[in-house]
Amino acid sequence: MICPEQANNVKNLLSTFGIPFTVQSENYQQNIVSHENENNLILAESGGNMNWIAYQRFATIQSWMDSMASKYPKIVTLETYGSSSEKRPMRVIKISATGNDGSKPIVWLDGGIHAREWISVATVTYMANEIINRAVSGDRNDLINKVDWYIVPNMNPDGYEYTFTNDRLWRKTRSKAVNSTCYGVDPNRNWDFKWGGKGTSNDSCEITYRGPRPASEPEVASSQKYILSIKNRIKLFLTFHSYSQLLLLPWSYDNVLIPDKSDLEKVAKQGAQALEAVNGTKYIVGPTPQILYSAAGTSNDWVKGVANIKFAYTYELRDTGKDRFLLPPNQIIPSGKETFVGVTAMVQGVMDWFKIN
Ligand code: 0X9
Ligand code: ZN
Repeated sequence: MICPEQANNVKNLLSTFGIPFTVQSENYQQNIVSHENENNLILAESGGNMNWIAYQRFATIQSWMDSMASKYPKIVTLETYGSSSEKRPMRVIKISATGNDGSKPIVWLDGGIHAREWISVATVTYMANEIINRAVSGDRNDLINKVDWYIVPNMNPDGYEYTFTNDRLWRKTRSKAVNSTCYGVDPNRNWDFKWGGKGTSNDSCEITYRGPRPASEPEVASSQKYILSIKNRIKLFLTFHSYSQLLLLPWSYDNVLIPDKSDLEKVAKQGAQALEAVNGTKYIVGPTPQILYSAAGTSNDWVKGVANIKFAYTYELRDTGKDRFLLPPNQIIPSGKETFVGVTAMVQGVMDWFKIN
């Protein structure tokens, strides 16, 4: 992206050096405005109620979680395990068809660690809603009901709200850096495993700022503590980002192979294949540095390396670059449907590996 004053200079430079280019958008702010207007119109029409035809505000998602818990108290429970820099709750919705007595494996899903990646929050809440419906129907032979689901739709609540109120393309948290005018730490560079390595910045004004120390962000510190408290039960960990349509395997900190790559790859390929069968949406499976770039201090690596959870993955959801973070809201339901099928196939793969049931 280039500011209007510099546009001609940059075009001239590219031409001078014979670098081919195409202009994808003459005015990106206009793209943002249209996307926001479209979403706001649907939100206004639906009067503050939860749905999956628009991207929802944090408060709406929270009240929807409350209403699910009060409607189905035996199946849906909520826990607040921390709070953000601006004191929003870090909240997990737990779904258990059979009363969460501690006997069943946990599947962890989280979304919204990067603020602008709205489709991740929407897809995760869509899946939570599907899982609730299936649990309510009470079929104990349903694979979905053989595990307990721990779902955090908003891993970065302050950043998420900031993308609605101030800056649609904000990525980081909203903590204030000391001795700097800049705000925010990249919460996917702040986890306490290989912190400070490749793909991270020590400059608080950068979008990949790692923070002043590992787990400096209350969102990350409380999540680490919470995950450690249930780590023995978590058999599958999935964190949702966008965009690129990738299913990433650890490690992400560097091009180093995990010893059990073939186990993780097998399950991921089952997931990607099942996902693609729904709408033809293609996902590429592979280790992060090989298909994307190296990034240290990610939640995925910490979960594998510190919490010792074998099957830990990062989804990069739709799309592949057309609308990027401004994915039209009419893609929420198709994304939710296909991703849930992919996740289900991965649950099956993990259960088979552990020989559960
Ligand atoms: O850079 C990131 O944090 C992720 N990409 S994004 O465009 N959503 O920001 C990729 C992280 C990849 N690796 C792991 N989480 N392991
Ligand atoms: Zn992301």
